[in-house]
Amino acid sequence: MEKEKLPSTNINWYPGHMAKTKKQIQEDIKLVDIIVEILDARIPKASQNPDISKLIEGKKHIVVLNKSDLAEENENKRWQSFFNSNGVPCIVANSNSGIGSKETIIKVQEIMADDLLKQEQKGRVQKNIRLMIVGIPNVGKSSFINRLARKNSATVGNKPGVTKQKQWIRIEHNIELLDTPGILWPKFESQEVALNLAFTGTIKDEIMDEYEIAYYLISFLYNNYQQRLKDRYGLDNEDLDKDIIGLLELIGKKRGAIMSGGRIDETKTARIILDDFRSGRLGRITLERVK
Ligand SMILES: Nc1nc2c(ncn2[C@@H]2O[C@H](COP(=O)(O)OP(=O)(O)O)[C@@H](O)[C@H]2O)c(=O)[nH]1
Ligand SMILES: [Mg+2]
Repeated sequence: MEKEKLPSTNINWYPGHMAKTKKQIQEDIKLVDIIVEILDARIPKASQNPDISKLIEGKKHIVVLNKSDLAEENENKRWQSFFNSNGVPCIVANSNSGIGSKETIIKVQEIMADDLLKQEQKGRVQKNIRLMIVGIPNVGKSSFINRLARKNSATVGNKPGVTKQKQWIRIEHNIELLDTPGILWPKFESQEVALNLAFTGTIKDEIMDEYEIAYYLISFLYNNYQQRLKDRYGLDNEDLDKDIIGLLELIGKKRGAIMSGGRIDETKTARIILDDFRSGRLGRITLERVK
C-alpha cells in the first residue's frame, strides 16, 4: 500500500535580513580565490543555494557533502561522482569526526596549483590562497571551519582594537580562511524541497508545525525506509496497515507521549520522531537521490 501523497502546504519563509547578508557575501567573495560550499549530504539539492553559480562567478568552487555520517554511504558516493562529473570537485565530510577537512585542503592546493605556478613564472612573490566557506543555515559551516582551523588557529592580519577588519585564519603555510562563513538562503522551489529542509531542521520548527513535519517524515519513511520504521518503533506488519495518523498515534503511545485523558501528545510525538531522524537514531537516511 502506498501511503497518501503529500498535500500542498504553503511555506512562506524568507529571512528579512537576507538582503544585507547577500551584499556582505558578495563583498567577501571578491576577497577570495576559492569558495567551499557546504551541503547537507542527506539533501544535496535542497541544501544548495539557488543562486550559487551566479554569486561565485569567476571563482574556483568546491562542494563539501557534510553530515555524511547521517546519509547512506552508497548515496554519498553517487552524489560525489555526480558533482565531480559536472566539473565541481566534491569532498565527502563529517565535521563531527573531522573526515574530509584534510581532503579539502589537498583539493584546494590541487585546484590552485596552476594559478600559483603562473604567478611564479611571472616572477611574482607567491601570494596566499584565500578561501571562504558558504552554505545555507545548519549544514555545518561553523563546525567545518573549526575542523579546518583546529590544526593551526592563529589568526592573521588582525590589528588589536580593529573589530571591523576581516579575520583570516592560516590553515596551511599558504592558505588563509575567512573566519566567518557566508550564510546563504535556501530555495523553496517545491513542496518536496521545503519538506526536506524541514526534516533536517533548516526551516525552524516554529515556522512549520512540528506535527505536520513529522507526518510527512513518517510518510516518507513508510514509503522508503519501512524496515527502519519497524525496527525503531517496534512495529509489526499489521501496524503498517494503519494510515499515517494511525502510525503517529501508535508511536506516540509506545513512547509514552500521552496527555491526561489518554489522547496522544502530538507535539511530543513529533519531537521524538524528528529528534530520532536528526540525530541518526533512525539510521543513515538520504532524502534526495541522484536521478
Ligand atoms: N552528525 C553530524 N552533525 C554535524 C556535522 N556537522 C555539523 N553537525 C551538527 O549540525 C549542527 C549545525 O552545525 P553548525 O556548524 O552550527 O552549522 P552552521 O549553521 O552551518 O554553521 C550542529 O548541531 C552540529 O554539531 C556532521 O558532519 N555530522
Ligand atoms: Mg554557524
